[in-house]
Amino acid sequence: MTNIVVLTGAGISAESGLGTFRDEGGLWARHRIEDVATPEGFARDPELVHRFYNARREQAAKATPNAAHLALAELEKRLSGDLLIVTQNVDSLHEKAGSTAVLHMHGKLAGALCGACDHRWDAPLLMQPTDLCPACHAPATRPDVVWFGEIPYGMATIAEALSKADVFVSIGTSGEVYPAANFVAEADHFGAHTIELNLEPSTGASRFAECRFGPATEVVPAWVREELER
Ligand code: BV8
Repeated sequence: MTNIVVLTGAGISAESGLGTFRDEGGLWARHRIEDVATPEGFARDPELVHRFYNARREQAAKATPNAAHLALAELEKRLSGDLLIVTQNVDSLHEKAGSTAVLHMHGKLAGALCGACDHRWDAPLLMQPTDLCPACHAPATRPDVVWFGEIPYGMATIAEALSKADVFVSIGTSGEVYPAANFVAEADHFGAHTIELNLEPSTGASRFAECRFGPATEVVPAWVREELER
């Protein structure tokens, strides 16, 4: 019986064609974080922020899961123990691959939120500032994503899972964003074996007991095969 927590970042979706944030030419290279991923940026220019997320929503809708997403879905099916995927990603590629225990700590492109009454609904493909909330009819709709300075979703659930984890695996994340970047320390504190699977060493690589480098579509299926054969 092995309980596993997996943290994923933009790197797991890179080979599905979705841009990462901090790689060469990444999303942040084309937009200032302050302008498109903060409440202040949204208040300043909601049209720009909706355009940023509309483009990503359209791209994500067309994307297909890759071998790394599929390997994690297979692991969930066959693992004798609990597997929780905590993803920083707002795409739905884990779900499209068949994973069901997925916690989107930074929200989802597929979700819409009313800034006035907190109502949540399935986001249309394209959103704009004049959209009215289906519940309170205020023109205060936004993507249901967690911006900088906002509290990530599911923190209590994540803390509980980390306290029970035997293995913590971080996949495709630069380890630049908190509180996700601290999960490895929490898992380690509770005695979990910690593994980084990434294209190259992340900022927090030295905090992991084990690191394996390469494209997610190679290193993730290899690790899952080993885990299932243990
Ligand atoms: C919070 C929105 C309080 C949705 C995102 C000073 C010091 C420390 C912390 C802070 C500080 N000042 C402010 C903070 C807090 C701040 C923060 O961490 N800032 C950083 C920049 C310093 N954090 C927050 O504000 C968070 N909220 O702290 O609230 C709180 C906390 C807990 C409890 C109560 C209160 C909110 C953070 C959420 C921000 N929203 N996105 C969206 O638009 O997507 S963050 C954004 O970055 C995305 O969510 C993304 O997931 C996340 C992390 O990026 P990565 O996924 O790691 O992507 P990146 O491009 O960076 O890296 C890709 C990696 O993949 C690379 O390593 C690359 O090598 C690898 N890779 C590439 N290709 C492949 C690959 N790996 C494998 N295979 C490949 N093919």
